[in-house]
Amino acid sequence: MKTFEKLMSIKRDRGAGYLILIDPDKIVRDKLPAFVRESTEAGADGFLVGGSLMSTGEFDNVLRMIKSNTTLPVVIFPGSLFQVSSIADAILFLILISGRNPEYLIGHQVIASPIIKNIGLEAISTGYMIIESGKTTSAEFISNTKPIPRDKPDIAVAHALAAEFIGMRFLYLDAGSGADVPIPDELVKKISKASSLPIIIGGGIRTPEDALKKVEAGASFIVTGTIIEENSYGRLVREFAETVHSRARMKV
Ligand code: 1GP
Repeated sequence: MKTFEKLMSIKRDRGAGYLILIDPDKIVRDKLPAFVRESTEAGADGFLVGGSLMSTGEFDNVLRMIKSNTTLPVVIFPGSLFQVSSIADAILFLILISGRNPEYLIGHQVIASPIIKNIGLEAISTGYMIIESGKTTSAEFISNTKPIPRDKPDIAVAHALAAEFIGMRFLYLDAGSGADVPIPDELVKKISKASSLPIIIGGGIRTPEDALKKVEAGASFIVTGTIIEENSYGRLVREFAETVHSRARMKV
């Protein structure tokens, strides 16, 4: 089964999915195998791997380490062209639709596509939207783009519709890693009402309650990075996973 279908079946069966972002620059290598095993056992639904920089040059090794400790989907969330590898199950083929920087709209994609094809990596077309979160995030700075204002849901909805009409398969709404505040619930609600694309939400989600609010507003997948990096993860991963999946239980 393709990774995209696997992710969609997780959403179908569990109401929503919980993904953990691993930034190879931020993890402690020695702890990674145990972290991946514990997160898998604690009910996470998959791993995203990527970051704004890749200073360690260890991208493939980190992916190998993750893959050998879990059977869950391992998907690249690329911060740059250096983050393409056949070791992952798939790559979120990001188009930074909230920005107007041609390099992130088509330039990098053209360079990466033949490589992705040649190594046989599954590419999942994803409309990537950076939403303003009160401070300049790495994604915003590195991509040299302006985020969508958090109090302008109509503008966000228009971008989401364009992504759907172009034929993208996911929307990723990102407040940016370590954001002070996550994406507003109201904005998620309006996008999920207007668009039928599955929505991934990340950036600044610190508690299972934050996550639940996004799921109730219409998110299909919740991503956390920073909070899990900073905490004794096993217990917190379980709390996040149970809370995100609780929506399916409520429906029964
Ligand atoms: C950032 O969505 C991710 O791109 C995760 O953000 O590190 O704030 O959880 P956090």
